[in-house]
Amino acid sequence: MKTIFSQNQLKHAPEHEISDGQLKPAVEIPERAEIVLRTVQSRELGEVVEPKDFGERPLSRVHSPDYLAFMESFWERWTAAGRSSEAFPFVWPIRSLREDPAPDHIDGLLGRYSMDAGTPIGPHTFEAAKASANTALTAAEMVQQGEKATFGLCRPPGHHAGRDFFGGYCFLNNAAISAQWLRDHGADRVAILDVDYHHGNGTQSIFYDRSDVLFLSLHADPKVEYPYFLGHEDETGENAGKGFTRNWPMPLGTNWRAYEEALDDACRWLLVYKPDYLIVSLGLDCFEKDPISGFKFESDDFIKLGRRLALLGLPTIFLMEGGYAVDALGTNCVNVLEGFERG
Ligand code: OKP
Ligand code: ZN
Repeated sequence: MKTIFSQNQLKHAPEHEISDGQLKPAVEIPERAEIVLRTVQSRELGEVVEPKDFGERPLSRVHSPDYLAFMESFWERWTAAGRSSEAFPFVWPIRSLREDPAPDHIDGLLGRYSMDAGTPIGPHTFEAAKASANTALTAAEMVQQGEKATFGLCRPPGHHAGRDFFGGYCFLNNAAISAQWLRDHGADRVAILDVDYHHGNGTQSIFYDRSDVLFLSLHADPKVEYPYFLGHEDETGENAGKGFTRNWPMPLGTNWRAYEEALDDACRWLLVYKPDYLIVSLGLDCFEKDPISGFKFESDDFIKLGRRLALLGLPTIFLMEGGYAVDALGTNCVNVLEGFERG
């Protein structure tokens, strides 16, 4: 299986994040991509290729023009306001506050276009996010042109980013951008299976009223885990999208045995839907030693996950999402991909 990756994705290098009431060392760091790349090479998964530049068009098919303009101009405006360290939002237009008119001040705009205070923006964040999206698009295009499966080594991740907001370490929704690109280039139906430990709220919201992109997500119960405000079982889509979103929230402590039942269920939905392409939002944070997560996967369970997905027999695009146990991340990720290839 070919891997797609660009060194430009390493340029987003956050120092800190706000979590547990503290400014802590960031966990979504460049080393994550570096160890996965090294493991892809040492285990000889296949060729590693640079992404192509798809330009702004595929991004604007998913994200709003004002959000993209905000991200594009952010660092210049932030430094013009006299700031030099990485940026965190701290005020949001929650219930009773107005979304319109949009604020002029950069601190107001940060709140307008974000969902949490855990996702810093630095000088090269958007450049890295665009490189990550190009990696996803290239992975999709290669499958569209006949590869059986590809691995987009995306980083920063994408599944929490919505049409007009960043958050959860995500800025551009790589999976959504690829799904939309496939739809715009001949596919009738695309399915996204999100196996990251956290619910893919951004992806779900982007396709919630559509039947042409099926969204299935297995994750920790949002009642007790980030992102807290989406990902419940009763969210199944709206209007034309009714029945084309499915969620499997699971309790903290879930191991492979319990997870596999939910996965089998999700696979049945995939077989009924018969997508032209499957996009896997591949988080590796169900791992027992993940520093921010609460599931109990062992490294070998990731091989089983890959094997189970291979049984579907679908053209498949793997796009990396989360996973923060850096030392084991390469092993766990390549386990999925090798499990898939060896069947
Ligand atoms: C991104 B992805 C833990 C704070 C966690 C945000 C988690 C974002 C996960 N104390 N904050 O889905 O892996
Ligand atoms: Zn995650």
